[in-house]
Amino acid sequence: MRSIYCFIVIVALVVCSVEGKAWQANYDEAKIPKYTLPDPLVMADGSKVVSPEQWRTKRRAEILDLFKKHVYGAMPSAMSIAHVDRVSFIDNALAGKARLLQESFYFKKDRSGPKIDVCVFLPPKTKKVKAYPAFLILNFFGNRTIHTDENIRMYTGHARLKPGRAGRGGKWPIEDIVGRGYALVTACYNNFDIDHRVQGPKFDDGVHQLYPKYQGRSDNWASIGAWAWGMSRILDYLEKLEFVDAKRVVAMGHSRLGKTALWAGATDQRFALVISNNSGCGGAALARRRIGESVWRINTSFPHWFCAKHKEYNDNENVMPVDQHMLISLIAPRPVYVGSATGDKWADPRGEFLSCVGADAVYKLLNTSGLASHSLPAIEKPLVGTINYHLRKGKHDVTKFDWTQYLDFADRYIK
Ligand code: GTR
Repeated sequence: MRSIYCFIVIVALVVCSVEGKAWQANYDEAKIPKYTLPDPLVMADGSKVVSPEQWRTKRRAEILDLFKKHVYGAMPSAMSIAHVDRVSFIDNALAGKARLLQESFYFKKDRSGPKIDVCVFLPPKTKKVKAYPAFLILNFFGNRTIHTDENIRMYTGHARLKPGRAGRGGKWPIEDIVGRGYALVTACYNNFDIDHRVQGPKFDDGVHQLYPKYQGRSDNWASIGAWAWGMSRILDYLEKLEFVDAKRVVAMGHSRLGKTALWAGATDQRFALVISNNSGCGGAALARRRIGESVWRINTSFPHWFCAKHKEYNDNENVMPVDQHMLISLIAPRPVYVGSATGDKWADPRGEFLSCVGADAVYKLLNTSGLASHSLPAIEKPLVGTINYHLRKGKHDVTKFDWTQYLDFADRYIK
């Protein structure tokens, strides 16, 4: 009896005290604090944005700047790729269903510093198509972990790689992707910046070492920013690769990499489409709702993901000059897809939907169809429009259902 009592006390202490603070995630809609979302169509000087022209020339830049200063940090300009080394190019990957090109690129002439190992899966060779539309997706644990094909070389970078392990997002349906006529391009996010917090955030390794001037600032370039910047550098690489049509590339990501895909789509308008899967707090979910993961919680668990200034909004979301609907607005008028899951309460599926609702006025102003409805759709009944949204059954993951919708979405625009 006594040991059961002790067990209950210990569990209660663990649940109630996260990093020295009494805290428990709220999952109750009735307990959401009152909030008003900033209006993406009201300029900093209070005037209303009434024309697409005003959005394009003024308001969009204001919002982008706010996200850099208050959320993700500065975004350095492009650094050109100094070398691309071909590692292998084979015709018979995935049991003959795909071609596999593996290359590494470097930013420095002497090949010191970051090395990016890219894998490009292509449909089998035909005379008809030369340059394919593509999905660009960073992976968590190394290229080798997304599929069992042993032609994929082992990752030699950061030690977190667990060979053969699918990791977050599971194995990827590469046969289906190339079978539908797309290239799949991937690299491990740790190639750009290792996702660690060794005694606090460290911003002097990975690609951060290329731009030391951003360190120590309130808008310091942090990890999500570095991963998004990395997606843009892969797009630079694709612009020179004859097999991919760089004007038809989808920026896609799951979870923290879903946050990254949204920021990449916002900062780099060359991405034709953007897909965020289960991206949650700091991704598609509205911060002001404070359901599931909150700004304080994410900044405490992952202090290296966002810029230093973002910490000022811990438990203080209402004073943030932006919320995540404005991040989606920055993707307009390009088509975007936000995927949620019923069992992914930590990511606040309704908050992910409400961001789409909040971005709709911008999409409509830009003469697109925007979001088809402002009511949360039924489970597994996707809303199709320029803003796309679904809520599927199940947990935090990328499932077959998700992939089917994302491929159909790409077919509608870039096939
Ligand atoms: C969680 C984090 C989420 C999400 C997820 C992931 O621990 O709280 O924001 O990004 O990790 O990336 O798997």
